[in-house]
Amino acid sequence: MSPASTQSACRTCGSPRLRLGLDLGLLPLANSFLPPQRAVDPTPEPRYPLRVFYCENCGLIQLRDIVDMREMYDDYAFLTATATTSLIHFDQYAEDMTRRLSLKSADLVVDIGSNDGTLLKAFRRRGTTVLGVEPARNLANQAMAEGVPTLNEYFGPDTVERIGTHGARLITANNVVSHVQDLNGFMESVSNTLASEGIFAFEVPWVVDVLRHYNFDIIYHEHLSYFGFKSLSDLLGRHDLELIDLQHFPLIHGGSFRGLAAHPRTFPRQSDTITRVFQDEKTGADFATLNEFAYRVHDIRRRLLELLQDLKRKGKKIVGYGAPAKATILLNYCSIDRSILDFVTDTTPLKQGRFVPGVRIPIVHPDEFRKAKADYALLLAWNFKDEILKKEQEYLRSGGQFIIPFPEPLILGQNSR
Ligand code: DWN
Repeated sequence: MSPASTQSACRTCGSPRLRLGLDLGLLPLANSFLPPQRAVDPTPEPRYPLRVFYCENCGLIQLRDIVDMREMYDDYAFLTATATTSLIHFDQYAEDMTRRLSLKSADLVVDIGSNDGTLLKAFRRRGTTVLGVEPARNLANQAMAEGVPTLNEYFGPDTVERIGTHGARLITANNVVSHVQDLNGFMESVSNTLASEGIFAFEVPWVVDVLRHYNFDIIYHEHLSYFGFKSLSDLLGRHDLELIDLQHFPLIHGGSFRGLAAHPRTFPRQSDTITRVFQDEKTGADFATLNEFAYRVHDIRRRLLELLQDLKRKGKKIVGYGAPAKATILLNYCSIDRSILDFVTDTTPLKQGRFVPGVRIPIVHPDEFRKAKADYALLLAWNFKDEILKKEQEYLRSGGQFIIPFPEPLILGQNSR
């Protein structure tokens, strides 16, 4: 474990004018779920500062405390294919981009941060040539075992060499750009890999949605930047790329945009959409909004803990539903431990049997949820609320209730839907 380093200047524009907006304190790495033998070891797991800054020059909201990426990504616990919502989303993504670019079998689609290959399998079903770039060995091996060619490395100049300059008709990077420390180096490599008539498609949680819905649990050490598209557009422009379109997905990770970029003057630019989004960011992601967000974060923490402690005083049984990375932040920041949650369930096999770092709450198979018949379930995977409520109709009908943490703590049962 190497201590976090501290970034002195803005990650996109290089300005030193970074203003502290929110300090969440020392927190464990969100995806570092503990194996059983580690969970009984009293030695505390590593914790790192989690502080959010605002660049007064370009407006990028970002972390300055940088954890070594190898510590976070060489072995990775998150699998894309653990939610039906995601499978549907990425199949539609492949359909949209195949049609938009009239992709042919010889066209190469490169997915940066390809995880378990979910998106590339959808492109492969449509006949295109695919290649994943995935630094986590466990994920790259799983994707390759399922027939998805994958380079087990961090995307960069060496990858460009391997793929070939301007060799990719489509490059995708979904929930990746927020994780990148060297944004200028990353974008230069994307530009060099992208064919002259190619498109770079990337999804990121939109900073306006994060602040508007008070989703502070999305703030963790992997997410170095919380993007608005004005700062992203400026970044692309420094690397022979221009933003040509934006598509909003309000239900993906609390609200995400898919940005489409291309080499200048190769595709028509949807200026009205882009201008409208830039305008929303002027008021929806300025320092005053970040300040209001910080105030509401403290309020949500207080109200959520009070609600849970009140239910426990009444003898209620409460469990957690879903063990997303963001659960590590919510549970540790709000001091929600095993005195409140008996366990957390999760559909991801490699998370089951492990423990949420910091609070050390056990993660169990969803079958335990059915058996426990808890009075309440804290919905930690809140971004999949619709899918989960639909799946848990029986639990609701039998009187079970969900506690939804955002935008403010709310109890949701059969009669309160
Ligand atoms: O940016 C990132 C996003 C895209 O994915 C990464 N940094 C890490 C990861 O974040 P996350 O772990 O918060 O992602 P999810 O997709 O919100 O995680 C949902 C978790 O909930 C998964 O572990 C699966 C689980 N789940 C479940 O147990 N029952 C999900 C559903 C739908 C369910 O019914």
